[in-house]
Amino acid sequence: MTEREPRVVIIGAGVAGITTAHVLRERGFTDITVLEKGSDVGGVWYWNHYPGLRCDVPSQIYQFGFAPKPDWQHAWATGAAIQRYHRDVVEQLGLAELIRLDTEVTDAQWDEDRHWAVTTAAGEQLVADFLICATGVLHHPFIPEIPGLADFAGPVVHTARWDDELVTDGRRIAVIGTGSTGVQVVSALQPDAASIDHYVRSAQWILWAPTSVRQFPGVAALLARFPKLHRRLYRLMAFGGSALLTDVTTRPSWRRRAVQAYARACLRIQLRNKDLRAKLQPDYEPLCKRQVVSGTYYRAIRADNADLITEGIAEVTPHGIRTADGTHRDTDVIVLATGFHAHNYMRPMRLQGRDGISIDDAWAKGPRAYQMTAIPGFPNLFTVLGPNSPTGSISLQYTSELTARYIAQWLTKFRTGELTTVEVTDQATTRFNDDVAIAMGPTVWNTGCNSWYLTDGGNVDLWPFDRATMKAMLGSPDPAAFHLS
Ligand code: N01
Repeated sequence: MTEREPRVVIIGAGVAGITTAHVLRERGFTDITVLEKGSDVGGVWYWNHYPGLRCDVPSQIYQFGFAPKPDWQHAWATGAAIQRYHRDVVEQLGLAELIRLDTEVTDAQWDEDRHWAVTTAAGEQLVADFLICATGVLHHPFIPEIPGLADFAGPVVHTARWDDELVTDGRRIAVIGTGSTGVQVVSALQPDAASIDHYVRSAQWILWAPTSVRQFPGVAALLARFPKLHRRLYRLMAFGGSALLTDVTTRPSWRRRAVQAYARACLRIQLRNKDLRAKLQPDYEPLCKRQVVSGTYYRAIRADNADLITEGIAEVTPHGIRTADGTHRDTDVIVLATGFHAHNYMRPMRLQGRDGISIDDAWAKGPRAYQMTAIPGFPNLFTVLGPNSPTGSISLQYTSELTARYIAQWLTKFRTGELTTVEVTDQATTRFNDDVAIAMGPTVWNTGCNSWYLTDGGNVDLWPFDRATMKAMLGSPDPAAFHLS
């Protein structure tokens, strides 16, 4: 049988896109194009460069399994270091030639010839046999609708679109939002601000960790000298970390209670002032929202130039912010640390599958996929880090790699002529989502808090299973779950 080479278009050159390009090339696929709308690779690490950005996962875990880096400067790397790492990996693995930067996909349509017709913002058309959406989760900034915000006289900046020219030293700064980002940006801006007002609508549990500590001296040299040891250590730490997080988040146990007790102790020990502590005391269980980790926030918010404001925001005026109790606070700069539209995935790209169905219609009741990667009605399309990805428990680099290997198996079947199209069935997708819903029951994410993990329909958009289950599910495709032609 003659082989035919699948034409593959990958959208996005962040963690998921880089991993997929690498895995597919390693499997011998040669017609791969990665389209990236940013001017550099790195995805979320390219778009985010706000002051204080740091990964809250230790660097020796937050890396690609196929590209371990011995010489991280810090135990928890800065955003800039992680962005550089992504660029270096792309260069070192020779992936740069596959990637087209500054190329935004606006439309993709499954056509009568059983191809994907992909259109870019510049009007260029590409044809692909397979379309892989590696478009990320935390990508589209959420801008709240606050009366008067558009008329504010000074700069308003969202953390995910930070303006590097923005002067904050000596200014009166207002930061809105207290997720991982708000906590990091307040900690970073407070020391040099004239004043900083932190507007907190729902307090967060904040786990203390020495996030600015350097990697121990000698570790880099040791890991570089013994790459096998480094790989083993990586697997041990990444898999151990995933096992621990999965365990404490997915079912109640004394281990979950121990972590929660630590979160409560962090608040009690670091905030002696009872009024401030009461304001920062969340009214839900620790770990319910995406856990915030910081070694500096409580110190920053206790500073003389810092104010914690839990009163709701009534309006923004040209020169400040008025809260519901009528108090007006003058401010020079407003920082929106208000998070993302976390369930957009590839949207607002216009995606049209079989019989003209749009992704917006297919997902009218919320994002829905089979095993994070296949969507009924969308043949020859896969997502990497799609709906139900384990953003709250398992390494995303590892998950991307497993998913890419899974997709590679379908591409191999295309190459050998076993199939031309592959589309997951609606029944298999419903079964998978039913299993997810049942498994979500005892998770900590389901204990009554509002977080970006929840879709508009109230479903928890996470992975409630362990790593072994994920590995088994993505080990080899189940043909019974797909329409093949
Ligand atoms: O966003 P969030 P984030 N008025 O959605 C508030 C990852 N990350 O950018 O909770 C007032 O968590 C909102 O309040 P409430 C990490 O996975 C990782 O901080 O809705 N407040 C909330 O406090 C993280 O979980 C790193 O009541 C308003 C905040 O804005 C994810 O990114 C670093 C409001 C949004 O918090 C997202 O974190 C940074 C309004 N109108 C981020 N609207 C690492 O270190 C919204 N809020 C790896």
